[in-house]
Amino acid sequence: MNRYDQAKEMFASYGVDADKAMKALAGIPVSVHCWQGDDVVGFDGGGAASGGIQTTGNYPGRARTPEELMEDIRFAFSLIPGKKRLNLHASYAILGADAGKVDRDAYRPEHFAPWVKFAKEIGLDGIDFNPTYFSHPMVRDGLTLSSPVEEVRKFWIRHGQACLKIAEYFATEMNSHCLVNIWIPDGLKDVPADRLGPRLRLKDALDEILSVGYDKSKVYVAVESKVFGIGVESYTVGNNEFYQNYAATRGICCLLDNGHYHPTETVSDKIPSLLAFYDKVALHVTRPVRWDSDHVVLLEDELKEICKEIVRNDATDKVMIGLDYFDASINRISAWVVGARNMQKALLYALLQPNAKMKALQDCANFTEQMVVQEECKMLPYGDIWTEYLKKYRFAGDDWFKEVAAYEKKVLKERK
Ligand code: RNT
Ligand code: ZN
Repeated sequence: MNRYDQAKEMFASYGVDADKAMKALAGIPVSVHCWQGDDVVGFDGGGAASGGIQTTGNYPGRARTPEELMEDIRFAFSLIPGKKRLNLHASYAILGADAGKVDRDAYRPEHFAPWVKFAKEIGLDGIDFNPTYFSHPMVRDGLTLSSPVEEVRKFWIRHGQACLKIAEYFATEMNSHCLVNIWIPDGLKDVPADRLGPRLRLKDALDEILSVGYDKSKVYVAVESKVFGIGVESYTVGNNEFYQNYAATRGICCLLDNGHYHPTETVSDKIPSLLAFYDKVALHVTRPVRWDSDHVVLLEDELKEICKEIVRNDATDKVMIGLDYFDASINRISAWVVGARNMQKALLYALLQPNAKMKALQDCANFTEQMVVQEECKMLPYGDIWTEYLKKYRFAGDDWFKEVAAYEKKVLKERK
C-alpha cells in the first residue's frame, strides 16, 4: 500500500474522507495580494507605503514595473496549487499617457485593462480590489475620509466611487464577483480632543461613496478595521466597533485582518460571530509579530483555527480569503509561495478534521472524549494527503524552491 492509501485509511477510521477533502480544497479560492511583489509601492508614484504600515528589508529583485510584477506573479502563481484570485490595489493603475495627468479620484477601468488581460491569460478565478488611501499627497495630517478639510474628504470620496466602478468592470470581465475592501490609515498619534467627530465624518463619507450606485450582485464592499498603526498609536478612526456597526447597518461586510486586534483577541473566534449575522465575511490573513508587522503567513495554530471555523461552519462560500503580508527581507516570490501554500495547507488540515464527530461530542457534553479525539488527530499524516494533492494537481516532484532559486539568478538578480 502506498503512503496515500495508508493515510487515507487512517483518516477514514475517524470518518474523514481524504479524497473529498482534496476535492474541496481545490475549489476554495485564495485571493493573493499583488503587493508582496513590490513592497506595497505601486505604479502611480506614491512611493513607499505610509499610513502606519511599513515594509522592511532590502532583498534584491523588487518588481519595479507592471511588466516585472506580472512576470513575478505569473511565476509565483505557477507554484501555488488551487484556485487563485488576484488582489489589486488602486495604486497599481497602469496609467500610460494619463500618468501625471489623472489622479486617483479619476481612475477609470481602462487604467486596469492590462491587469484583466493578464488575469484571464493565467486563468485566474477573479480579481479583488482595494482603493488606496495611503502613499499620496492628499493624505493630510494622516487623514483621508475623516479629515476635517472638505477638499481632502471629497477627493477621497471620489476615489472610493471611482474604485467601485472599476470593481464592477473587473467583475463583469472576469465573470466573478469583485471584493472591494476599504481600509484607511486615519488616526492620531496622541490623545484625541475629539473621538466622535472624525467617526461621524467617516460615516458620512462612506455613505457618499456607496451612494454612487453599483451592482451589488457583482461588487461586494467590505470595511477593514484596525486597532493601531505606527505613528497613530492613540486613536484609530475606523476601529472594530465603528466598522461592524457601519457594515451591519449598510448591508455591506466586514473584513477581518488577523493583525488588527489586541494580541489576545482571535479572528478565529470572530468569524463565527459574524457568520451569525452576515452572509459574507472577508479576511486578510497575515502574521503579526508583536504588532501588525505583516510577516509571511506560516502554518501556525491560529491559522489552523481560522480555517476550522471556515470549514466546519460550511462557510467556504461565505468567507472570502485574502492574503495580506509584505516581506522585503527575503526572496519575494518565495514569500508569496510559502504564505499561499500555508493558507491551503491549513485549509486542508481543517477539511481533514472529524468535524461532525467533534461537534456531536461537544453537544452531548462529552468533553473528555472531545479532547482526546482533538489531540489524537493532531498526529495524523496530513503531509501524505498534501503530497497526494500536489501530485493530483500536477505539482509532482515538487521541488519548487529550486525553481525559485533559478528564477532569482536569471531574472531577479538582473534588476539593478
Ligand atoms: C493595513 C491593512 C491593509 C493593507 C493593505 C496594503 O494595516 O492591513 O489591508 O495592509 O491594504
Ligand atoms: Zn489588511
